[in-house]
Amino acid sequence: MKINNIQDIKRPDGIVVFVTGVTGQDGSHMVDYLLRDTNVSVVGGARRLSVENHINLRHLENESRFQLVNFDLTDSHSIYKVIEYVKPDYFINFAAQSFVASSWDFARQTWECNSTAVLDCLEAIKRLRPTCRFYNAGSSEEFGNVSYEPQDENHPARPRSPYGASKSAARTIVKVYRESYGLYAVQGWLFNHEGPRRGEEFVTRKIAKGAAKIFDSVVNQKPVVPIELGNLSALRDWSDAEDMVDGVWRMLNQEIYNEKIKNPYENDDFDSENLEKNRINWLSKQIKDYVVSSDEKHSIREFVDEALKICSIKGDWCDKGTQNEYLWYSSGPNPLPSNECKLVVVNPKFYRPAEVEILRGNSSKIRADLGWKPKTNFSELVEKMVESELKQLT
Ligand code: NAP
Ligand code: G4F
Repeated sequence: MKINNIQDIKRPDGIVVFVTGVTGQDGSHMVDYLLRDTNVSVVGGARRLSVENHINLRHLENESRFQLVNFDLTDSHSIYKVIEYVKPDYFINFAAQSFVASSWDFARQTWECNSTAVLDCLEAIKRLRPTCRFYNAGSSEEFGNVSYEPQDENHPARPRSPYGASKSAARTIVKVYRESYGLYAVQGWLFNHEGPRRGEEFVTRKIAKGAAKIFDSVVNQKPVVPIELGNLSALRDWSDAEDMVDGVWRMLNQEIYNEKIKNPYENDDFDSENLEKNRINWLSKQIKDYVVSSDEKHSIREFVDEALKICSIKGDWCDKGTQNEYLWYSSGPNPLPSNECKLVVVNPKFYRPAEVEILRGNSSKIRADLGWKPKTNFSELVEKMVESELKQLT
């Protein structure tokens, strides 16, 4: 897809939303959501790479309300130029080093992209476009070594990875800019969300792909390649990424703010002698960060069982909880020779230096305040992902 230089972008009339990370899962779904459900124009930011990675954007090739610009979040000039030329009304920041496992190997790069660059966005918005609403992609990984379950907005930050720490630092600076300058700046705590556009290293996509390949092997009598996984006992709260972007847009359009912004000075708390300070105080209290989650938890084993069920395959977990654990083929479309019955094996190289064992959200606040609710449940999500992989086999 054609990628423009920022200075060549013509700012569209009307409301303009700038979305970063549009080649990824959430950014691309956010663009689809905005084009489908609102009248805004969208400018997407993507890095120019030697080999194009626009697979999640190809369907937008001829979309007149969408333009793509060359953008790197870790280059502060790039951020300033976008704000100067695009003059966005909303800045939705999904770009990140988003893979927790890599954050130990690339801790500094993770910090620069996920924390320092967020500060650069806030500072640029404050200076050049203070009315622009800003969303930063926060994460349930910030809760980390959780102290209670389910986790709500009051749960303390106890990150377990450089990734979790970077998102937690970003949350603090977003709040500081909101409270200091009255910026409309929010950062949800989104729990894991998935779909066919998920990167292939993340566990759900890896399992969905692996299950489809096993199905193909069983049906067409090819050698079975077991799926190699790490910690099978980890519990996650999985949602559909398409549901989550709706939550993000709601967070950026909190009614209470929309109603009162028209004339905030009418508010009773206002002291007319100190208007600007009071306006900032008042605004920062109106806007809230929310947990967005399915409120259910499932283990990696359950995800595997559900994925294989879609392929009419059943297995038995053996040596459970050990490094030698495996899933043994018990029934399916064809019998298998005994040397090919291992469908899943543990490979300790996928263990992490520090693990987040359990995440389960309590999203009652966003449901009550902003009317958000998910459309897709766990089984439907797994089915959607496996069906997509099965289609790609043919
Ligand atoms: P993703 O698929 O990995 O997408 C990340 C995007 O960031 C990609 O488009 C990537 O571009 C871009 N990016 C990385 N570094 C960049 C840079 N320096 N400049 C510009 N773009 C850059 O991640 P996702 O699942 O959509 O997640 C979106 C956001 O939500 C991330 O911030 C993630 O940390 C956060 N989050 C995700 C979840 C989840 O379960 N999915 C949950 C909570 C929070 P390339 O294609 O060029 O690499
Ligand atoms: O799919 P994962 O890599 O996702 P993780 O670490 O939960 O992070 C995702 O969700 C966060 C929200 O909580 C986001 F902020 C973040 O950007 C990302 O989208 O791993 C999920 C679980 C982990 O406990 C991991 O140890 O699955 C376990 N796991 C077991 N075997 C594996 C594997 N993870 C991966 N990636 N690969 C495995 O082979």
